[in-house]
Amino acid sequence: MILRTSPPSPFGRMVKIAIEVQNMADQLTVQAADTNDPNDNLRQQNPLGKIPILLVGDDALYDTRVILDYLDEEYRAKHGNSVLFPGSGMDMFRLKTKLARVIGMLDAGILIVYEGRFRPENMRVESFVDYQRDKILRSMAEIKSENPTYTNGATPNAVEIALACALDHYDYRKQINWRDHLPMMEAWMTDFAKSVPGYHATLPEDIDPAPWR
Ligand SMILES: N[C@@H](CCC(=O)N[C@@H](CS)C(=O)NCC(=O)O)C(=O)O
Repeated sequence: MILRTSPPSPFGRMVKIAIEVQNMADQLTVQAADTNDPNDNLRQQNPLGKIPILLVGDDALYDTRVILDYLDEEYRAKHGNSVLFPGSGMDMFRLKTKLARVIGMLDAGILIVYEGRFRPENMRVESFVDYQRDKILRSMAEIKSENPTYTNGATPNAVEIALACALDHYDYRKQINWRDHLPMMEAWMTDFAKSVPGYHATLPEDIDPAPWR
């Protein structure tokens, strides 16, 4: 399997951690991708021009959720159980909905970054940024009401992997100070970081320090 991604991508990071957690790192090659380079063949692999992409034989799989589903299927076929999406029936679909929530929070965060990156300063639309940030805030309010604690040791599920990558991404790109909205997640991050394989190795190189990093 070849993963097309770039080191700062929180989505690519989710896939890398999922692969570590499933003990499949020996089957993976990471190949750098540059979404801004029109000559990068990632645009042939995914016409949307987005990363991550997982190349499996002749197939190019995207987006992140499809890739995580694929990895989960591989794991289930070999081990008969699941780490990323444990449970079945409605429980599993509830988990997948929570994953959609975190991925949506990240999509909103990325759009905030792009508003600053791609628009000339005098054309930036603050109401658009607020619209995106409100999605993150409403999701954080829901997560807070769930009172999360991290108890899965070295085997986080896909939602937990996504949440750790999202909070680190907000520290990296600084769209929002999540500590103001999810103060309990500092302890959560500490518990996650100390036991999940691949957490430290996949951090963006120049992210600010934090007690758990
Ligand atoms: N929801 C998508 C988001 C992927 C995404 O936005 N990736 C960013 C990099 S972190 C990207 O490829 N951006 C380039 C673009 O939007 O053209 C997923 O889950 O894979």
